[in-house]
Amino acid sequence: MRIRFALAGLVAALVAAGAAQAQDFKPRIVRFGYGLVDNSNQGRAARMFAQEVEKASGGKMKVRAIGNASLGSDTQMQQALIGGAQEMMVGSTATLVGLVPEMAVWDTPFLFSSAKEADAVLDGPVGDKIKAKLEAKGMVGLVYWENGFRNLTNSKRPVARLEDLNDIKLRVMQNNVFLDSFKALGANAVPLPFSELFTALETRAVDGQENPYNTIVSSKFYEVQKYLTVTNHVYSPWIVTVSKKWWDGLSTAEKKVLQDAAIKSRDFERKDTREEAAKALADLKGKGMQVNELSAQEANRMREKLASVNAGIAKSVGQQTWDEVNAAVQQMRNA
Ligand code: TF8
Repeated sequence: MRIRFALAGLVAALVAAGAAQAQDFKPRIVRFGYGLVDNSNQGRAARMFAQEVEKASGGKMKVRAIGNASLGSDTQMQQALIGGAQEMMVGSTATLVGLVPEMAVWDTPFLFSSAKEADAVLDGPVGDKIKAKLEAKGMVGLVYWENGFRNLTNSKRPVARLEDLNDIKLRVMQNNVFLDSFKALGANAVPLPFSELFTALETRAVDGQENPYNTIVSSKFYEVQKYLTVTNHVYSPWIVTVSKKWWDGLSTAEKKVLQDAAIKSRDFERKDTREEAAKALADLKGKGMQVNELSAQEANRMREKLASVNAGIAKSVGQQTWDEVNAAVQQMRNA
């Protein structure tokens, strides 16, 4: 008798647990869009995220990693997230500046001098605070990934002195910090979405662009760009975002699966990106790119010119955000 009760109790408990689980995880398709090719640091981390989510949700949540800007450019995907037509994406923080002006602080030239500084500040309180501003705009920011330190390429000539940039038509990301920065350097800056960049370089609609080594490799820019100048002029983060409309309909367990997998994908992505970047320069030389470093004197001239955009950034992100970010960087440097 007792055994039978105990068994019945056990069965009831198991049924309840099963029901709770079924309630916690609904079958879901998660479209996760990104702009780079499948064989890129972005693509590899997107697939790693997809595997983690599928595993942790017992196969209920299926993430479709969709690259090549097949779902649209960064700004088009953002609109799809806001409207609830797409669930997730990863893209540049720089393309979010129109929605969250504070994001422009990450585009400050020479803000970070090492990846370690970037990680600490982005993953710290001020990075979280800026990320949280997305919610009022219809998106939930999960984690920052690394795009990386940006370097300059072009098809016209080696850029050894600032003046070499003068008549170079340079594609920049679509925000004022990038536009102002390269205008300050004397280039003819042309804002374009990344999805149009390869063709623009190939047809010589523009002469040059700037992106981390990884992207110059994965997007095959070496096929259409002869000269690479090592400038490391700014560190670009990527950010993983979710449609708030969709997020609000998820259970606590589903949200946790996405959050935990996002953190794992961040750690994986940064490591993978750094390993690839360490080999990329040799790779690019092997592909025939002519690489030059700036002399210390020219690098300083560039720094000075670029510092002229800082006041404008402080104004558009607000003095408080500007001060908080710079204090966080200083704290890292003093540590
Ligand atoms: C750029 C960015 C891009 C990213 C990517 C499409 O130059 O660095 O590589 O936005 O997510 O536009």
